[in-house]
Amino acid sequence: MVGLFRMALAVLAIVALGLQASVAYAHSSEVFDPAGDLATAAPAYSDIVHAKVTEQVGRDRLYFMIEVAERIPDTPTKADGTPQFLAWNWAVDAPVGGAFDYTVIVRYCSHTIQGPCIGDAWHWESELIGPTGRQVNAFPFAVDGATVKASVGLAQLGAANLAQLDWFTVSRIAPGVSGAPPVDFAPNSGVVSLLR
Ligand SMILES: [Ca+2]
Ligand SMILES: [Ca+2]
Repeated sequence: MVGLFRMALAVLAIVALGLQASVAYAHSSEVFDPAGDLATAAPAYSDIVHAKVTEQVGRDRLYFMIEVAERIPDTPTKADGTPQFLAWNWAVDAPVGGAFDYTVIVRYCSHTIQGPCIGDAWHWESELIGPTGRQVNAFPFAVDGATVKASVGLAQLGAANLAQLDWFTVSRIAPGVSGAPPVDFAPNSGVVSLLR
């Protein structure tokens, strides 16, 4: 009898732990992606290995993170010495309509090769594209070692009252307007869901 009671307690403890874990992860979502799965020859620092979106409870913001296979240079440069365009995108969707409504972008760019990029000198900037338009440097970001980070307000994503957001990430070594496809996707297909 005592043995059964102990077993029941143990089962209860496991169930309780499981509940705690599900609560702790309710506001975080992530995907791990293989290294070495670039679609074309591209720098290892464009190779996504881990992406994560976390709700910063109490701050009404989402923290976006992409980790790549190699440290990202401060001034990315091609083998021929010219600047290397780079962009990481989080495509974000509220699963109520058909399309992905928002794109959160961190990039190394120049207006000389990408129209929306502000300034001819090569530099890092962020951009938020939404249903009503696009805005450069609409949110803070950082490129830190092998990690790209961004912090975007829930209201900026029209998501303050949504129970779920779906997302996926891509990396680019040429602007989308060039017609070149992304060099990496994470996840490789489908989406990651952030349950709030
Ligand atoms: Ca990858
Ligand atoms: Ca991939």
